[in-house]
Amino acid sequence: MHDLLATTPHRRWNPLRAEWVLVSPHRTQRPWQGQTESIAQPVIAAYDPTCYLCPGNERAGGAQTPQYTGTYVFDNDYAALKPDAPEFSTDADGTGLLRAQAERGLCRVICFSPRHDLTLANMDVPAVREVVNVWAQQEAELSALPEIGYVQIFENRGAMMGASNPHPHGQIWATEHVPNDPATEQRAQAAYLQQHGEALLPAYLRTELAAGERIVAENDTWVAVVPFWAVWPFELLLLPRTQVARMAALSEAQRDGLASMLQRVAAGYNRVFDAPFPYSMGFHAAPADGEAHPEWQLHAHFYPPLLRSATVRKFMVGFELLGSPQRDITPESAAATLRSAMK
Ligand code: H2U
Ligand code: ZN
Repeated sequence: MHDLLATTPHRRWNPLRAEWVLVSPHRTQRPWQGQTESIAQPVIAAYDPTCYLCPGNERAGGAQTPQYTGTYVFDNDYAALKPDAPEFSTDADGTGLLRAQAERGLCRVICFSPRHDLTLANMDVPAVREVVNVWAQQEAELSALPEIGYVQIFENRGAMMGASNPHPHGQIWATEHVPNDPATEQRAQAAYLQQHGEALLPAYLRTELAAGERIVAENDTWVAVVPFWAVWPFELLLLPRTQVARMAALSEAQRDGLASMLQRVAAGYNRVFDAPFPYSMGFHAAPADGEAHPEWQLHAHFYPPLLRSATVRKFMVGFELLGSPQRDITPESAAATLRSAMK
C-alpha cells in the first residue's frame, strides 16, 4: 500500500458506486473531549409480554403473532408499499421537472427467533442458517411476482439505527423498480464487466485477498472485508468466494458459510466497544427481472454508526451531507481493530 494512504488527506474511489470518499487519517490525532463511556445494558427477558414479535402476542395493528418456534414471516402491518397501488405516471407540465410514478410493492417482517433476548450474535449457527434459508425463499417468492422488480433484505439493529424493538428481526421491502443504491451498483458492475471482461466484485475480492490488510474474517465460502472505500468507520462488505447473483442461488455450502460468517461478524462487532453494536445491514442481489446478470456478485453491506465508543457515533452531516462522505480512521486501521475482535 502507498505510504501516504496512512498519513495524508486523500480521496479513495468507490468502484461499486462510481464515487469518491474523502479520507483524513491525520485527524485521528486530534483531541477528543466528547463522551466516551459505555452504557449500562438492561437485562432482556427471553419472553416479553409487551413485545409484538414475541410468540402468541398481539401486534400493534391488532393481528396475532402465532406460537412460532423457529423463524416467522408476516406482512408488515404498516407497509410502506402496497401490491395493488394504482398504476400512474405524471410529468405535470411536460418539463420533466415534476415527474412521479406509481410504485407497487410489499413489505414483510422476519422474526429471526422466538427468543426476545437473542440476536444474530448469540443465536447458534444452525438457527442463523434457518434465517438465511428464509431470506433465500422469500427472495425467490417475491421475485416471482410480476409487479416486483427488486427485493431488498435488511436488518436495523439497535435503537441508534431506528430499530423499533430489540426482538431479533429484519425486514424485506420488495419494490416494482430497482431502488437507487442497487441501481447505482448495477450500472457500475455492468460497466466494469463490459470494460474488463470479468465481474467487478470477484476481481476486487482477489485483490483484497492478495493485499490482506483489510480482510477481517474468512471461511471456506465467504470473506468479510473493510472495503478500501468504506465510509462508515467499521463498515464491512461480505463477499462470497464464488460468484452468485442472488440469495436463492446460494449453494448449501454457501448458506452454511454465510450463517457462520454472520454470527461471527455480529458477535465480533459486540466486542469492539464491549457493548451491543448497532448497524444496518442488508444484501444487494441482482434485480428480480429473471435475467442472469453475469456482472452481479451478491454481497452484504454492514453500515454501523459507531465511531469511538458505544455512545459516540459518526454523523453524516456538514461536508458529508453537502460534499462527499469523509472518514478519519483509515479502513486499514478499522480492519485491524475488527480483526482482533473477531474470533
Ligand atoms: P424495525 O425495527 O426495523 O423498524 O422493523 C419493525 C417493523 O415492524 C416496522 O417496519 C413493523 C413496523 O412497521 N411492525 C408491524 O408490522 N407490526 C407491529 O405490530 C409493530 C411493528
Ligand atoms: Zn419479543
